[in-house]
Amino acid sequence: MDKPLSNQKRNIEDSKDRQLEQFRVNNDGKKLTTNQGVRISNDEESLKAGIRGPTIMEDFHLREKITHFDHERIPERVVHARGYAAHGEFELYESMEEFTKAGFLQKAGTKTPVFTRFSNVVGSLGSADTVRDVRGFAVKFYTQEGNYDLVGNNIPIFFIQDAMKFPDLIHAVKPEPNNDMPQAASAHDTFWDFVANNQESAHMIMWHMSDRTIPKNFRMMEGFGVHTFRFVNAEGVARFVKFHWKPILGVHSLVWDEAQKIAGKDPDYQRRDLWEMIEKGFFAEYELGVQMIEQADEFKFTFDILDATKLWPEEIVPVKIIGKMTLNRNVDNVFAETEQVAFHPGNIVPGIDFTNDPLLQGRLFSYIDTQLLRLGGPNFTEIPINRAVCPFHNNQRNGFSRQTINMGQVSYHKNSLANNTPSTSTAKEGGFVHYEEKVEGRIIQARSPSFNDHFSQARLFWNSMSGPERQHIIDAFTFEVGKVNSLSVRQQVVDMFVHVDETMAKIIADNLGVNRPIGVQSEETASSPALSQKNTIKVPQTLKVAVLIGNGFDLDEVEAVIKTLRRFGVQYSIVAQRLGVIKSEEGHKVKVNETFLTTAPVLFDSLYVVGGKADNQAKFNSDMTYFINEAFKHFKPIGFAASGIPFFDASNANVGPGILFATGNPEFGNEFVKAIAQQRFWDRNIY
Ligand code: HDE
Repeated sequence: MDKPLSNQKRNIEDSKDRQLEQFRVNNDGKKLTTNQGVRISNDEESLKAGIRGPTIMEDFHLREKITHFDHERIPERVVHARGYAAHGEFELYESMEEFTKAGFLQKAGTKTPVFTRFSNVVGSLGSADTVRDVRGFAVKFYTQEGNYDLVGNNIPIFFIQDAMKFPDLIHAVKPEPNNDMPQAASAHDTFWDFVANNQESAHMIMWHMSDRTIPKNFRMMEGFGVHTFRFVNAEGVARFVKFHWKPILGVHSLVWDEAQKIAGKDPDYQRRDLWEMIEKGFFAEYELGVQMIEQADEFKFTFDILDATKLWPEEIVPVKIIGKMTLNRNVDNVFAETEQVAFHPGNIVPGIDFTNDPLLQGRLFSYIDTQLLRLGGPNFTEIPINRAVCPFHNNQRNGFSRQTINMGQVSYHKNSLANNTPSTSTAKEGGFVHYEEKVEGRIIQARSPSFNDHFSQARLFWNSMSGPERQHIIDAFTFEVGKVNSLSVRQQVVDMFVHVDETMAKIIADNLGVNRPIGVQSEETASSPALSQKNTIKVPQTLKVAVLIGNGFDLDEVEAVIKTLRRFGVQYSIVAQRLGVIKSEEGHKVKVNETFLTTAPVLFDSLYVVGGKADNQAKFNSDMTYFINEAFKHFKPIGFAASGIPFFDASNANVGPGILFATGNPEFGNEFVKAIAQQRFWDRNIY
């Protein structure tokens, strides 16, 4: 076993980390060898007959090196290809014994190692992070009873109701096959043609057009199991359950113009955020919540609880918070861990079970099937990141790249030669016993009529949105369907969404140059305040401020503000014309972190405008104005030091919400932090 690269990162309490340690290899200070262990004397030149002559076949090092390189790629995931992951732990707040016998949910304080991968659904592996897309939120719990995977999304519902339609949905949203465009975008004809001709997507599309699909980062978005699962307790009593992850820092989003620009300025924006914040010790934290419905109440709702296009409004079925996940350790190797991790909604443990949700049932087939291809055969469960931390024994054998050396003659059940081992376990001994659900019916290829209402919850979502959120939905429709070439598809879309809201559909129709729709909107009057981001948690921790600064600043003033930012965990970066140092009026030097060229206003949550002098004052002034104008346009808080006032005057920013001045304001630091926590000031006139 090699010495770990960073002792600090290792956690010997964590059974998964301990297990992974056996597989870590550290090349530091080692001799270069072939994979067979032969020491290598030359890694620069291939073996040749004569110094300028032909290469010799017997150069085994060259052959091995190039062959391995040729085979470095594996197929990317057919969906959720672009993703990023981290290790962590889940700690239970209170025993859930009454509801489930799952071992990791029995005793308050129990800690379970987890590995969580966030992803974009549509884009390929190398696409940009901040595109408009649903985010995957997949958590692998390494429990003592086996791996439990909660493979969810950041949206509580889905586009379709039946697994049969998944390939169609994905074919429609992926780049169009004739020209392979557009990458990682739903704003094109085939997607919207699918939507208009598959109206079960209505509710999901409302979420897709909302700010939820442009999350600020992975640390500030919710996660949902989407499907209805079952909790089963030791007495065999079952309840329906839905899972929620609630971020401690609240749910926050980018604005669309910002998201598009970040895709160019820093395509790794969201993965960088997760990586950097974990490295700095600002761990990503989410509480786990469950909504439970008694089996007897299955039919008491206006929606079918097996329909994945429906949510259970929190105001009707409260979310019980049961524990917290903390992501506190970055991976050592993205390919070995993040790329090779194999999630599967079918990985469950005793105490958790499935329901007849037809979307879930199809997923139970799909994940292993895709992993067999992606990871090259049935032994992917032996890859370190996928291994259970509890013992595992069975009679499965062989296959590509088998690692385990199974001892003995016997590989079948039942047997007498090995005393009939490995042996099965009773439920009491922890054996998984499938929930005995009574089923009756005719074999039929059809959809339950209780799945037919596609618009009530789509309207519930609309009813729950604040003014700015509604405007963003209209803008998103206008952008997305505005990219559709087919006039007929554009018309079909507005004709569909009139059933959600008449006014909304008419505005969109006008924007798209099609006829105003004439349908009738859903009669749903309810709203669910929990769905609006307006009501989310707002704290300053980990938000990022650019300190825009030149030479000749007032050291006391700037230092006092920075101290206040630090006190609240606000991140800041000194942005100036050049790298190196800038000097205060008194000649005090401050290190510059980034320049106007290497960073961009869209990469920050707020600006602290100090201003000052620069060699090329005209360029400095123009860069400053650009930063201020962008931040103002994106509704961000901007604080101006006394020396920053001339830059305010030169910009498009107006006095108003979220624009703060230090001059004559002893409370500036605290007020600035409050404004940073607020993040956006929507009632700002940006035009
Ligand atoms: Fe997936 N999905 N999915 N999905 N899904 C995959 O499995 C599939 C669905 C989700 O970080 C694939 O290993 C079908 C809903 C996440 O590695 C594949 C259906 C939800 C991830 C697959 C669905 C998800 C995947 C591709 C409809 C939210 C990434 C690679 C029946 C609850 C996991 C892979 C990771 C990945 C199939 C619908 C979430 C092809 C057939 C609903 C987060 O097996």
